[in-house]
Amino acid sequence: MDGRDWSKFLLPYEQAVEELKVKFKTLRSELKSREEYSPIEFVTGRVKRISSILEKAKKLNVSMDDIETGIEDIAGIRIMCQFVEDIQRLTELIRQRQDMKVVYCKDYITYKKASGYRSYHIIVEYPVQSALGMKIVLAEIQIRTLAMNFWATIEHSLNYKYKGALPEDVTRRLSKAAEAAYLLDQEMSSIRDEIMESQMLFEDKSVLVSKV
Ligand code: 0O2
Repeated sequence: MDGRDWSKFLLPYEQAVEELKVKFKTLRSELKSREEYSPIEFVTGRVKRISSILEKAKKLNVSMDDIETGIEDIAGIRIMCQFVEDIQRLTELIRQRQDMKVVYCKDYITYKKASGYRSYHIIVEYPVQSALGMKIVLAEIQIRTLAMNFWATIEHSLNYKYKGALPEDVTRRLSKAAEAAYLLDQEMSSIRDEIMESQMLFEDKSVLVSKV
């Protein structure tokens, strides 16, 4: 422990995560009302665990004084989309916003990680209005399809179980599963218009039923 008051240090990150979750959930419902389709399926968020912050600082050789700038994912938002195409649309919407500033992006979709991990990460500067005034914090927005999320969630828990040292056959199967998730995304994209049309019909029908 470095004598830092972690609970105070994490306050603006907690606030950023809560606010960003609300903002993206609101964006989802607003788009659904206006355009009948939203590239956002669902949104989650978390503040990185202290042990995980310390581990990452050690791995990246970031000193305790530089944590705020050196660790970019203390505040993390995850946005799940139905289709790969939605990721680009959502990225454009984020770039247009006035309440956050895109610093840079990591495209693990075009350039998947060796593990098989695919996702699009956007690092943003987000101003938090605290009792002490305005503070800009970094946040990482991970955007991925449902298939990418399924794979990443499973891989994350296996890595946790095996403490990062996955047995060879598990690694091989995960790699095959990553390929299957990629193919699933491709197949879904190829019938995207049809799926979207049927979802809109379905939603219209449920609105009618709920109004009766
Ligand atoms: P937590 O707190 O458990 O969520 P590196 O980790 O150095 O290889 P880098 O550049 O640090 O890569 O990754 P980045 O862009 O900062 O993103 C880190 C987060 O991305 C991770 O958080 C995961 O949420 C996700 N991620 C990155 N690589 C993988 C991967 O191979 N598999 C899975 N399942 N997720 C990955 P943490 O570190 O897990 O923190």
